Amino acid sequence: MDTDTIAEVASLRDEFARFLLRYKFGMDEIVTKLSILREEFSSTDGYNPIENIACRLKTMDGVLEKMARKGVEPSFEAIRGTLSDIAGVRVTCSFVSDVYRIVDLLTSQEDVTVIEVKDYIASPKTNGYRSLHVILDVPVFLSGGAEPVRVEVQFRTIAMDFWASLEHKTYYKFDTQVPQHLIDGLTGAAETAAELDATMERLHREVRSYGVPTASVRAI
Ligand code: 0O2
Repeated sequence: MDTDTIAEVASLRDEFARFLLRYKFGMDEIVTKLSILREEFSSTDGYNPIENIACRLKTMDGVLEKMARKGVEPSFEAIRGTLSDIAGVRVTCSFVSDVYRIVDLLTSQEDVTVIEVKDYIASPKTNGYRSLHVILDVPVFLSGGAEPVRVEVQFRTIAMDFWASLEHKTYYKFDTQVPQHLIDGLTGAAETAAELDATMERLHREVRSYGVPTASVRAI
């Protein structure tokens, strides 16, 4: 490789890194918004509907691999228009009602623009996958002004997360050749997880209906 080509590759790599940095900023904005809601709930309500907030940024290789899988030439313009999950945030909630509550609180913020909602809780995938995905734009304020950045936020309960994590590991291990009995087992486990969510929610409502605990109970 001659020096001009090396310089060109290095410059493209730097441009790619700057391109991805905007997605990191967008992701940070969403994480901050969710963290504020979480802290506010904890301090005012004494109950925290958000169990966990995690995020990940696709790597350059991950972006290029997904563009190749989709059969699209990877120009920055095309990547921006094709991929909605370069910045990904995952929110784990205690109960299904909390998922919808937090989705409403986040998406009703005036600087958040909802692009698409995929409600796999109301309509689970055939394999049993349940989660609510929101693709949104959030502005990031750079030296040259505000820029909208696309972020995918996945909302799910602990039970849904447990299932999705095992299902993901299973497919990773068997690389699409998953034995039928494991597929059936996972489908059954998804139903069990949904039942657990419903039971836990019912119990939670009942417990809350008893009102605020006395100081001695609260201290336990
Ligand atoms: P990663 O590493 O989690 O990002 P897309 O592929 O995004 O262009 P699609 O398939 O319509 O289009 O997107 P969808 O349905 O919103 O799913 C995207 C993400 O949701 C996946 O990202 C997973 O994180 C999660 N997901 C969707 N379906 C399943 C499922 O059946 N099982 C599990 N465990 N997770 C699922 P990636 O890109 O696959 O991976």
